[in-house]
Amino acid sequence: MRLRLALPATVVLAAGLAACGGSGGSTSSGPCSANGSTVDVYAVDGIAWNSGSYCAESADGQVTINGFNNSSLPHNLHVQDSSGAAVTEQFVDLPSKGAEGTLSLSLAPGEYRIVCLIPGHSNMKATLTVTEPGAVTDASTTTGA
Ligand SMILES: [Cu+2]
Repeated sequence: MRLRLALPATVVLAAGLAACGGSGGSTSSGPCSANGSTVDVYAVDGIAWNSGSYCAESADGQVTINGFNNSSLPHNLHVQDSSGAAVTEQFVDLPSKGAEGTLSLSLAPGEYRIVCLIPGHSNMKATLTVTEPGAVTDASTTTGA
């Protein structure tokens, strides 16, 4: 005896958004909702990023990372591959509160790290999962209606 629940699309969408903002900080590899090919990354007080995991869909192989400094310390935002090697010499310098900058990178689908390389800031390690366009939208996609 099963009940079939027809959830409104808005409920499904809200659940998907909540899944990416987890407070665990562990390396969860579950599905996360990408906000297109742009990722917003905030440095926050406590020597931390605002999330432990970020996601992006590549658009023609490109991903845009916006870095913001919402903390009272200097930071920088570097992107590494899953082995810790830099994927580019470019980085976002976030020397003071309110600083921001953008990286546009060619990233193949896969797992990357977003790190701050200032000594003592090794806690600032987040996962960036890059997917192919459309890969994470399955159940909640409403296109073609
Ligand atoms: Cu830092």
